[in-house]
Amino acid sequence: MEIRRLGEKIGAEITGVDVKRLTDEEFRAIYDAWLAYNVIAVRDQSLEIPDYLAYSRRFGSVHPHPSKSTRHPEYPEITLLGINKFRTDGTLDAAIYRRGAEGFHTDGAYDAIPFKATQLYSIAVPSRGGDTFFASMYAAYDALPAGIKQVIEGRNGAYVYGGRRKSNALLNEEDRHEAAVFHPLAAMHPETGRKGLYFDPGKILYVEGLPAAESDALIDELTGYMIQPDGQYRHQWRVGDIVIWDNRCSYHKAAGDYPPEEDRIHWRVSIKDHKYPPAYVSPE
Ligand SMILES: O=C(O)CCC(=O)C(=O)O
Ligand SMILES: [Fe+2]
Repeated sequence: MEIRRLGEKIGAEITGVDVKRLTDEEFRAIYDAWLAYNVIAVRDQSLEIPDYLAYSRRFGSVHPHPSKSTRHPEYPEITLLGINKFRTDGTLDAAIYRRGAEGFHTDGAYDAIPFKATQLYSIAVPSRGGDTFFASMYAAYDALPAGIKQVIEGRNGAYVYGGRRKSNALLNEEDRHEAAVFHPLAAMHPETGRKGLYFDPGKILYVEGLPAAESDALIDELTGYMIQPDGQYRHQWRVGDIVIWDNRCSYHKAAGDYPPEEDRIHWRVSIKDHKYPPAYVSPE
């Protein structure tokens, strides 16, 4: 197994492994690289859904995503990205085509226990475009001026799925009215002990304990610090890639720019810590 660093502070590529046959020691090396580099691309895998679920479950418990309409019909833990892009009348469904492309975000901030990881397995790659951008929350936090660090220390952001713009086209009507949840903005990563700027401008409603105008101004200011030049990695997909990112210390965004008539398909899973088991588990 070879582990090669990709970005200056984030991103690594792993080659020379078959994730269907990993010893505990080999898996530990992948997991440790993931903690160190936040985003890991394992190349050249050939998997069926049960293989993919079994590998994903080594990282934690796999939970169905709240967007029910994009779940795999037989395996609810698998979210299908890039499937049913065109409506029956032939028009492009932007919520599917541009999923994850509206801005840098972290997955699951609307949840009381956000997904620690998101993992994508690449099934089809377009001839151009369709990359995924990543950025480090540690680098964002480190870049904050001392004054902002002070303001956010001990302060929570309030989040809902659709944020201030109520972007919830992928949710069923009955799932659109969840209460806000709260997470610290200056967040200590539970496994690395490092502090990052845990923040999602598309899902945050307000910063707790500030007048509305100050909260909005702080949200704009924090947005400006998310992407640091040395804290980025851009993934160009190949069929057979598995990419896993750490939602506790990285932001990401889909480019959303590929030719819509071409396929760009991923199997996606949302992973929480083993101590939060899902209500339903598909057989492997
Ligand atoms: O399709 C991508 O590149 C990433 C989409 C995204 O934001 C996600 O799957 O959470
Ligand atoms: Fe995402």
